[in-house]
Amino acid sequence: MNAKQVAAYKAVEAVQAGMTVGLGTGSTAYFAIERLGALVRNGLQLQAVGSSLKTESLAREAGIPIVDFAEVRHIDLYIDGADEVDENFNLVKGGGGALVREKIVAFNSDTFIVIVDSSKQVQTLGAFPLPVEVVPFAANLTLRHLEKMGGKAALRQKEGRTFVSDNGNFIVDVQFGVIQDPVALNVAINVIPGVVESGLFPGTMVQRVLVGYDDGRVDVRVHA
Ligand code: A5P
Repeated sequence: MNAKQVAAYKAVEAVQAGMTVGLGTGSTAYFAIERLGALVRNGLQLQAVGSSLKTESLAREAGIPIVDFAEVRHIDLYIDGADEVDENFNLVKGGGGALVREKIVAFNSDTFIVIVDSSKQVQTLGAFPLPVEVVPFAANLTLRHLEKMGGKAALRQKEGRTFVSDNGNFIVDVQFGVIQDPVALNVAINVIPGVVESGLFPGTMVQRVLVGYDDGRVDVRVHA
């Protein structure tokens, strides 16, 4: 098993029968979906909500019952990866472009377990460009405001076209270099009209970070 896989499998140990589970997006969350699918096929009863259309379809293929996002009233546990995790449990997410749904799921879950390999651990966030979801018609104006905040911003492209999120929006990736105060920056970005949501997840949303290593070890960091 690789580092992502051991962290994901360890997180799935927290799933209990009857739970509503939030399923993350990305190459690390993939292993959690795979593991959970095997448990469901073995008789574990639960329901899940996906943080992206891709995850919903992966989960369905794995046999996991997916409930409509609009019908969900409560999420017990959310398991997802991250692009960066700092010492205070703050995260950068959205490398896969699913940050809006991911943040909604994280905010509405009793417990959020972040699963990462050790390369995602940083002292200070900011080396990974911060994804910010923006309304398409105001994308250029919004991008300029993000640059005024000290970042170098670029509209995300995929296969030669502007990337479109599951919500029909664009993503601006902003290179800040070093983010000294992630909580304040998250607030400052989110008050710009045209911004839908930033990929900065304050550490207060996170209960545990599981850090996997290729030798099979998993460090469990619990947020006090
Ligand atoms: C998806 O939008 C992201 O937030 C992912 O959770 C993040 O990019 C981590 O992805 P990997 O597990 O593929 O590195």
